[in-house]
Amino acid sequence: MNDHQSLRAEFAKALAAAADRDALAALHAGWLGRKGRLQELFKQMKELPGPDRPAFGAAVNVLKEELEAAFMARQEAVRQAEGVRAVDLSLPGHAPAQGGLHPLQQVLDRITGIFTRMGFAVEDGPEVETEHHNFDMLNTPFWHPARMDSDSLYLVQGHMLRTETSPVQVRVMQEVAPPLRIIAPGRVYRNDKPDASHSPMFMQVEGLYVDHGVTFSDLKGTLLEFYRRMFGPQVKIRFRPHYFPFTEPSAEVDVSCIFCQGAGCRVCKHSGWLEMGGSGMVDPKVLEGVGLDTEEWTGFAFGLGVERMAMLLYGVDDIRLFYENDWRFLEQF
Ligand code: 2NL
Repeated sequence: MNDHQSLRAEFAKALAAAADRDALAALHAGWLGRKGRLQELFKQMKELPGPDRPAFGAAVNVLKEELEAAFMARQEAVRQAEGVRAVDLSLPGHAPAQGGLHPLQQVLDRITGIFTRMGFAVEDGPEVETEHHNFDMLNTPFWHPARMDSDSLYLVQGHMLRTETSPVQVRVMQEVAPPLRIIAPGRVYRNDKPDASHSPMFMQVEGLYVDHGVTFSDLKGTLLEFYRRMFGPQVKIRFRPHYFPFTEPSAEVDVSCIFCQGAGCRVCKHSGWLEMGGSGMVDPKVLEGVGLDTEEWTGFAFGLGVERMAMLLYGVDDIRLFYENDWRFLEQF
């Protein structure tokens, strides 16, 4: 029994020193396992005279249960303490899903950022417009093909979904005296069947500059600077004569292909040029319509498609992808 007292003390000391699961496992094997100290005690029983064995066995059993209880308590304490440190800091965490800006919004932000730094103010206006603002004020007579039902989306009482953001600029010109330097970004609508390059709703940025002595040269310089900032300082631009009801002269604007630098490739169909938008000098009839003296004021205007630019910048070959809101598409931006 004295032996048991010193065994207890020795076990308690070893137990207190066992600070992790490995040390506990070694301690358990050494004391409570099949080849442990307590099994040795049970073996000693056989060397005792028969009548002494039951009392000895009972005492060893009491000791064993006591040590096992102490062991379990210690093991629980060590587990609790280790639990805190058992976090594997090298594992990747659970990243919360993060939202982002729609690719069209990212491109639009870049476009408006460039123009605002060049001194243009951003204006907006209604998407439901009057035919008067959308067409009449822009020198587009009632017989013009753009006004046909097959091209525009008409509502009731002379209203329609705007086909350009030009009416925004008309409204600004009606209210604010020049000099004016504005852009009008926003959604516009056409009666088009969706396909890879058409969407009944798309985004446009129009620009307008009205001041004393504004010339076509100002238009060229402004657009060249814009496209350089958009695509890089190496880009060239060219103007091809065109017709718009609201500008005279009018021109379509091409940018040297941003993929082959003009050498010719699949994207530019080996022409070396990419069509980017339309532009021109504001037709005097439009200026007169908003009450401006055409002897005093001249202006240039331009329009560009946001989707077209986004498709080129991101290598997207179907405009409908921007409007389907498929998460697998959107998460790539
Ligand atoms: C295109 C063509 C253009 C304009 C838009 C405009 C606005 C006013 C007066 C005169 Cl208020 N013109 N806007 C001028 C030329 C072209 O857009 O191809 N857009 C994607």
